[in-house]
Amino acid sequence: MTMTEKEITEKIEDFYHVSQLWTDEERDVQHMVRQFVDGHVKPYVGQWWQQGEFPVSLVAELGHLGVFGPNLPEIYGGSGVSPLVYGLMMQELERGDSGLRSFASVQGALAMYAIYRYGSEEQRQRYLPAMARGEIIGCFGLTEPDAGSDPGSMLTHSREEADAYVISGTKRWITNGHIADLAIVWAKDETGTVRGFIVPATTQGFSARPIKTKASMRMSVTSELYLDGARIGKDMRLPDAQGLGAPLSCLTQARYGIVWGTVGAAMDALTECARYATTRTAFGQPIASKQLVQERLVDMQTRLVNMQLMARQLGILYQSGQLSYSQVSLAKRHNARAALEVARMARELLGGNGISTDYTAIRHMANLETVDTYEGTYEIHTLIVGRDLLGWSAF
Ligand code: TGC
Ligand code: FAD
Repeated sequence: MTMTEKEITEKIEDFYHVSQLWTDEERDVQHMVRQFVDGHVKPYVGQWWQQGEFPVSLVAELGHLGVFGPNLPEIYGGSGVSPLVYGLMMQELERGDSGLRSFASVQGALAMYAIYRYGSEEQRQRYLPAMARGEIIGCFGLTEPDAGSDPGSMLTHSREEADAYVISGTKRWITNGHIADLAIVWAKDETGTVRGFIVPATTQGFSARPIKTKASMRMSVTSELYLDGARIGKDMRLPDAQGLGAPLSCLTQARYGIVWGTVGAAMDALTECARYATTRTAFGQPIASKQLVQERLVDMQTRLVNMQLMARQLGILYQSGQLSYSQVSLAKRHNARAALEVARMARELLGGNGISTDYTAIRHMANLETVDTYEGTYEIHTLIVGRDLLGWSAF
């Protein structure tokens, strides 16, 4: 029985027929984003990644495609799509590259969501529609050089003056940082309460510098933000953000997108190496005919199906208003790690070719090391779920 490459790809991508459950809208959106990624990203992504370059020229087109804050209401530039449609968009972006999905996550689920959920009506109208179109780029500054897993220990602080807030501190590992027009900066006020601020990149005392030493997420912009008495108007504080729960609730939105995005990365790595296995010969036959190779592919397929089912059920919980943040943690922990394992196995099956960015596996693998760490490490999500299951905090 010989199968075409197309048949193999379709079988692997939807082994449990998850797509049969999709509505027409979900199917259409998935197709639209996939076509964009196949045409505008995949042919160039290896080169961008090698060169450490983010294709800023794609941002307006991505805005047009509707991937920035698509689940926000139309009056703010979103299209009010369901969590499942939003998830499928993230899946297709990350099929291209984790850095592409990351751009959309930070723009939509972190920066835009923070303004939508905690901003004033005036702030929402001023920023959100332009951010949805990609005309204003945002970043989200929570992590600091000495406060990552434990953001409650942040040192960045704000001081209220008669006509301004004055912010000082350093934020590290900030996606989109030095290309952003505005930063959502989290800082403690005089009482030690975490507050959120919109800091335009043109603010005096604000600067951003690239982190250039990355061996992962090379297509994504990552930066350090410096706030040295950065002075912003009183209208730039997010009025409803009070306490650490505010930034953490934004993380829940982005983590949900990662659960879906990682499905796309795993799908891309797995389908490519399965096709490769049918054409690459060793000892006189395609390696696909070898038992150990088949076992490896079945292990990868099992992970992919688990990831898809988890993402789907999480979307249903979200849609029905039952979603808890520890459910999101369980799925982020599982899917980021499973995708990383799939990409590593794909890399191995490609042999020497597996270390080249002519193939996708090594790029996905290196990216997924970051995905496994950011938005809460594997260990932190273990402890979030453990606390919810047992009632004991083990941080
Ligand atoms: P804790 O006492 O647990 O929580 C403080 C308050 O916040 C509430 N809460 C959440 N609410 C919504 N969503 C969540 N995920 C929440 N987690 C906690 C919680 O109920 C509580 O509310 P209240 O009303 O009782 O005050 O706070 P803690 O200091 O013990 O910390 C808990 C911990 C460790 C889980 C948290 O700090 C954490 O999640 N750490 C990981 C940090 C992290 O994920 N950073 C990500 C930075 S952004 C990023 O990486 C972007 S990457 C780019 C991309 O997304 O593509
Ligand atoms: P640490 O907190 O120092 O952790 C080090 C190790 O200790 C980890 O393995 C961790 O799991 C473990 N550990 C910590 N506490 C415990 C514990 N209690 N028990 C057991 N183990 C523990 N942040 C933003 O705010 N905005 C962004 O846009 C952003 N983008 C990023 C982009 C990239 C490419 C990267 C790499 C990171 C980004 N981050 C961003 C930061 C990211 O969220 C943090 O790196 C992450 O939360 C981990 O924090 P840390 O690096 O300080 O590690």
